[in-house]
Amino acid sequence: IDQSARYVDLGMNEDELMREGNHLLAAYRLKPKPGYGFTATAAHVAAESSTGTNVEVKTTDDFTKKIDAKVYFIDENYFGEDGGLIKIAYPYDLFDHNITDGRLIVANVMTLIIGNNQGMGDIIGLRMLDFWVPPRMLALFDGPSTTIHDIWRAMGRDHENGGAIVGTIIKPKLGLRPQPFADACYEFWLGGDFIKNDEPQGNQPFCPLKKVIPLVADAMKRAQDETGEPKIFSANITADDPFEMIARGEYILETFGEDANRVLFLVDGFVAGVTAVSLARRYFPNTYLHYHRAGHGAVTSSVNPRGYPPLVHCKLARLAGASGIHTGTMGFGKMEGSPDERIVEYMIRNEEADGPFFRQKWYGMKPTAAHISGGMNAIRIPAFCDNLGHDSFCLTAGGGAFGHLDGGTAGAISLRQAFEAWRQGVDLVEYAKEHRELARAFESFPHDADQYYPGWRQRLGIAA
Ligand code: RUB
Ligand code: MG
Repeated sequence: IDQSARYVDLGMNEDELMREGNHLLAAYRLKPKPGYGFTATAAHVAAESSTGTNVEVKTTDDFTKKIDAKVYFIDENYFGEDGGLIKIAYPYDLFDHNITDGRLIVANVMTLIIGNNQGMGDIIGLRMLDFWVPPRMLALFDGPSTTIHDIWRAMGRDHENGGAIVGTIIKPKLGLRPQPFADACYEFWLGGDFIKNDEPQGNQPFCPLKKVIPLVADAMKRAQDETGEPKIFSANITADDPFEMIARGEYILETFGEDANRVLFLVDGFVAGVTAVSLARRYFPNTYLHYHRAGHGAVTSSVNPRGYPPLVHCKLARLAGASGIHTGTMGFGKMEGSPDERIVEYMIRNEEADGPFFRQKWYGMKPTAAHISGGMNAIRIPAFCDNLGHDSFCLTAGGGAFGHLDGGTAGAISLRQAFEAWRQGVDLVEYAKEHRELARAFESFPHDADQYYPGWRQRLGIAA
């Protein structure tokens, strides 16, 4: 049935909706299946995402209709072959609040605006491209508790803008026993700042958590003594069971003892879900919450006609309280991405930012930092920073550190040198002439060097 008489109201004005602030707004790219009308399908999306279903139900009363979501904008040809643009206004009263403290629930927001509508039988594609949260709702999400400013503080840096945090992911991804794992940490920390567990690392039989964590804590102490610099470790506490996550988190904080303020918790938030993120946010409010997003590509990939892009994912993560989240490498690393995805980083860090369809003001919600990871190394850093325009993020390079010909310490130093060169505005090859670890990074990653700095061999006097 065509429900557009009830669920479409093109007379609603977006500026007015934003001024009044009683609706959450969302923009979608919609492509109906052949044989289904565009407006009727758009109406079905609004119905399915709020008060309705595919038929009229007899239990609907006058009150029900007051909280219908409404399609307020339609442009059937906006994306050509890929479909049209619709915008939907969701009334505040649709959304679920905690019984314990009245706060809003990110999972419920997703259930409504990007839930059942994803499986509708009358669509080929329905991708949520952007959404806007009114101030009244923003005030009821947790948002981050700790931020990158806390890491900078814990590192003894300027807490306003402490600059790039040079990090790694211990590689191999799996297969190091406790001592080799801790040795790799020590080696990297001699040259770098930050280490994270790779996301599958937890409590495998060959590397029990209770064996490896004390060794890592000890490696941190030794590296701090040796270098005189505070070091940071992001420990994976992801599990199915919240009690398991708490057990891991408590054990880790206790074991690091006086260094516990330099420990972060990594939560694989896409696979474990927003409940896991929220648990870490609320149970460990003083510990930086590092949202890793393995699996997100199944939903966020730009070739996907459904799902949502990284911008939407990261925005939801800020609402849920992630201190930091992986934003991808924006086309400069090994994972899918494009340079214009820098808007994702602007959106989660700034007080106000433009999404593709809505300008979001955050009304003081704390920022979420970008974790730049996936195929990065010293050679790729300047182009990445040029595109983003700053270096206030946490970089983790796994292969880019441990793949360095001279090992993890030299790998870490090469990453630092790449940031120094960028900050000073010095060409990377020029800088490499005076900085051996960086020069060796060119030799370690020759394909990247050829791509970004053709002619580097001659300039550095290195035979092919
Ligand atoms: C990177 C790594 C990260 C993912 C994350 O290792 O292990 O978990 O790449 O990707 P390496 P994203 O530095 O060796 O590539 O940040 O895009 O979610
Ligand atoms: Mg990883």
